[in-house]
Amino acid sequence: MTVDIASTGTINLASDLIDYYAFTTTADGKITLSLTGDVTYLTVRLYDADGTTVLGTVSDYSTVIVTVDGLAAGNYYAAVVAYAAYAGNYSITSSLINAEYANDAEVNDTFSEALDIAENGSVTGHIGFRYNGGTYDMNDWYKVVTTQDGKITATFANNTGDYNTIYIYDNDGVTLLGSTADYGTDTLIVTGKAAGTYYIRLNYYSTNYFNGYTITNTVTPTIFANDAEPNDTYASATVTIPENGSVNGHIGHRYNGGSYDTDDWYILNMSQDGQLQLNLTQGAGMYHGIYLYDNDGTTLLANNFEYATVSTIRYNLSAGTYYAKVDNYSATIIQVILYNSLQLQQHMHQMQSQTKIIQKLL
Ligand SMILES: [Ca+2]
Ligand SMILES: [Ca+2]
Ligand SMILES: [Ca+2]
Ligand SMILES: [Ca+2]
Repeated sequence: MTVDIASTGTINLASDLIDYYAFTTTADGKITLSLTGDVTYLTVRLYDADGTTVLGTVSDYSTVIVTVDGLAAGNYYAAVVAYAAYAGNYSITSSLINAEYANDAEVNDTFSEALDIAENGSVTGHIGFRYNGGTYDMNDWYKVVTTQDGKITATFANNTGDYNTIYIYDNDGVTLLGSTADYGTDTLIVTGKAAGTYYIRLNYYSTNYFNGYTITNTVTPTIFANDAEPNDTYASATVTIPENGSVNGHIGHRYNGGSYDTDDWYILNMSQDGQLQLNLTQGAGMYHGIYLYDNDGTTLLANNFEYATVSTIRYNLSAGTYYAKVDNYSATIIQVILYNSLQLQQHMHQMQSQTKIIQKLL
């Protein structure tokens, strides 16, 4: 029979005990079998594609309704079964109420089969529906490639109040970065992640939960422009912070694979003798250090660790090359200010000369 089109027949216990009807659904959803007729009492059953696995059965007087939800698109059988000596004519109709939201493209049950989801994009799909044969769509995997360091947010939502679990994995599809579960909707946030490849997984939780859903992902970029990596040693420093100038960068983000950006090195060139002050401005709640090194990249001249704004200063330095290092954790801007103390030294020299003149006069 065809969905939504009535089929008519007769049954009687003596010679026509059971009538089978095959039909096919083309979408996930709730299947209803509706029977009306003049048979006093009878049974209607819904079978899986094997024609033997009973998915639903109802016995009733003259009007019989069988409803089974959570069934994937597939092949099914309806059966009209006579009871005792009750015989007569009937009309039976199969119908389908579609699950909400457009379906996802299966198979996507492992990370290697993941469907693409755009950075800051969304998808719709179905989870937890029973396939012909009795397996369930337990997992839907999505792959997102982020282009900026920052905070990744993944939200699922359904309008049926179903319980789902959402996960974010690293690019190996195995290392779990976070998960959360709830009824209807929930939001998962993972922070401090470098631009890279990540996987989002939605799980059906159990066979009681089947639903359409939306998944949305958002990447909230870390403040300040990024620095050019690698710059993790003084020898690999390529960027010079100009005198009285500044540079921007990120520190402390987790890369795909689990390593972290723990050090950013910069070159400093002092054009004249004086004092050198380094100022570090960083994202809210972040705690990082700023270090000043001599031109060997190992002799520490000054350093400081602090929340918000960090400053460190070294007096009486000769003109030449130095290194600045930002140490660990999240979003930062580094700003260098070079103070010229030459005028102060000249002033002292004048005082010394005047003292000598006074001494001579005495
Ligand atoms: Ca699915
Ligand atoms: Ca799936
Ligand atoms: Ca960096
Ligand atoms: Ca670095």
